[in-house]
Amino acid sequence: MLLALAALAIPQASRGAAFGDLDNDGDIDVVVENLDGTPMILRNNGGNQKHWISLELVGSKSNRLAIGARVKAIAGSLVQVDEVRSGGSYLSQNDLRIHFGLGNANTVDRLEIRWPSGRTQVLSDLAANHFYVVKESAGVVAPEKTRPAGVVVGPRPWSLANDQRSMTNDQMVKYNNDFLRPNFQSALIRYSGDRRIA
Ligand SMILES: [Ca+2]
Repeated sequence: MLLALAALAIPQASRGAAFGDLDNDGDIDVVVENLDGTPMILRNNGGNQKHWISLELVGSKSNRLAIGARVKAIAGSLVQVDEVRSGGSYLSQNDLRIHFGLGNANTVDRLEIRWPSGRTQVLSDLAANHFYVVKESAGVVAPEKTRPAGVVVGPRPWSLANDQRSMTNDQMVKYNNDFLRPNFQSALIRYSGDRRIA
């Protein structure tokens, strides 16, 4: 909380915000687009005390990005619904993966996907704290099954060993320098408690 309060207390005019799990550690980070300044990354370092699940949907009959797909996740008495959306805040695009916080539940008992094609798909007993790629009609698939051969993307969860899924600070800085800064002139700001350290 101190981190968020400190970052949000910086006086500046901002116009857009994009939300996504930049470092693939299971929590949502934020990129804020500032007026007359570089974008600012608010990396969520608050610690993952609760469970979560992340879903990348790949359409086959539906559009490939599954824009418009509606997902219902049931974990015990917890029922949540979300959609894959295009756009978001001003000049911003959120992570297309759907992220559900699960509280203390360590399993999603039932997952219902209503694809834009009209098809409904049901999955069950998905373990928490994992990234899943779900292909329309095929179910959970290996991520490389959804990529054209030879396509290389930036650091993604499936490129890291399961026990090394979370980026270290050094990896995050490298990611910022290699992938974000050349395109967006990002500024990675880190805090220790409420004190800015970089
Ligand atoms: Ca994160």
